[in-house]
Amino acid sequence: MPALAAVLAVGATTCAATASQAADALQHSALAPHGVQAEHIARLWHLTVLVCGGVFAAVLVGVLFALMRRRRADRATPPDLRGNVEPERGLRGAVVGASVASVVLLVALVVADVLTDRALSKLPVANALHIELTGWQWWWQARYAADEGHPAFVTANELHVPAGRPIVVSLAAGDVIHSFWVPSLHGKKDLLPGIASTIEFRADRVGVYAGPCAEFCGAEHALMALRIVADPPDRYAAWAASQAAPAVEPSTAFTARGMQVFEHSACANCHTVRGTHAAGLLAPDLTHLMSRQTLAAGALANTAADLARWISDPNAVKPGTTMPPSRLSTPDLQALVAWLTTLK
Ligand code: HEC
Ligand SMILES: [Cu+2]
Repeated sequence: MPALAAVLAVGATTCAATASQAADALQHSALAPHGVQAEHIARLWHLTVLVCGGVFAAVLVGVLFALMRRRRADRATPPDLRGNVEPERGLRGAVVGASVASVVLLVALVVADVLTDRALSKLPVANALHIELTGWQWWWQARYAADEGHPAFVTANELHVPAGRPIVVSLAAGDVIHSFWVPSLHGKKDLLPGIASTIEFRADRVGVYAGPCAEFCGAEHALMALRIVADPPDRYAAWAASQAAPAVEPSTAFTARGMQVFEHSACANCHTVRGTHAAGLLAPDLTHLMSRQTLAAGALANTAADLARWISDPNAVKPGTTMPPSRLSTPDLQALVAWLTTLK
């Protein structure tokens, strides 16, 4: 029962998080493709369902037909054993016909499969945007290559991409296996430590796409959500330019104190905030923390209250996370949170 309560509680927080962003409904369905590759995959799926459904229906009809033709005898009727000694008429034709049909349909599915695979690898990527994505326990680190006038930058858990432009994502697993899966845009690609892989996709429509980790990677696997926001090109360019910029400077004494708390406590060992002394490389880059819709890879909504909750006791939100609880005084915590919420 406590386990059930915990599951319900987690469900409730996730719902609250998604409800507060209802404006951008999360797309998460391989059957509602929003990219050219997801379309190829959906088409293959529909063909497969059609063929398998047709075969299933044909088998049912055959069984019904057999049942109707040879009604069950009662106890008094002697068993009909003719089939044991003389070949059944018409049987051979039916078996050969069904076998040929099966082979033809299976070959057709294999051909469709190979053609889909080819189509998937044919995305033109000449002017692609390049992103290095690393899976950690339990968050995603994204390193955007320098592009169209802005330098390279690092962010976490929420990728923005320009709609209509191909994206090449180099995948790396930091500490354990993960799987990249944004079903509205493409199929799955696993991340294995020590093995480099890439996935190429294109979001053809503006939207917010959910990418849950699809390979069990430990305790918080279910709270390792990736989000891909496909923006119109000009909105994307503005986002990229602001991500590449250093953090805003504190504008009040209170937020300046918050920044000092951050720089002089353990936070700075793990986190980077560009433009401050904090340059840790073990955790999400917080330079533009408030530009993200959620905290800790979808675990919480990104609000001041949830920030304070997370910083005070991350393990209560995501048991097993490597971020330690902080032992800050209440005024320090308040100043810290006030400063963090300025990091737009
Ligand atoms: C030992 C390294 C470590 C220390 C010290 C640490 N963190 Fe973290 N922090 C992490 C990791 C790892 C994550 C990612 C956790 C996850 O999402 O599973 C994280 C996540 C976060 C997030 C959410 C980021 C996002 O993109 O959603 C915030 C905010 C944050 N930390 C703030 C702080 C503050 C403030 C301090 C200091 C009081 C601090 N952290 C200290 C490792 C650390
Ligand atoms: Cu996982």
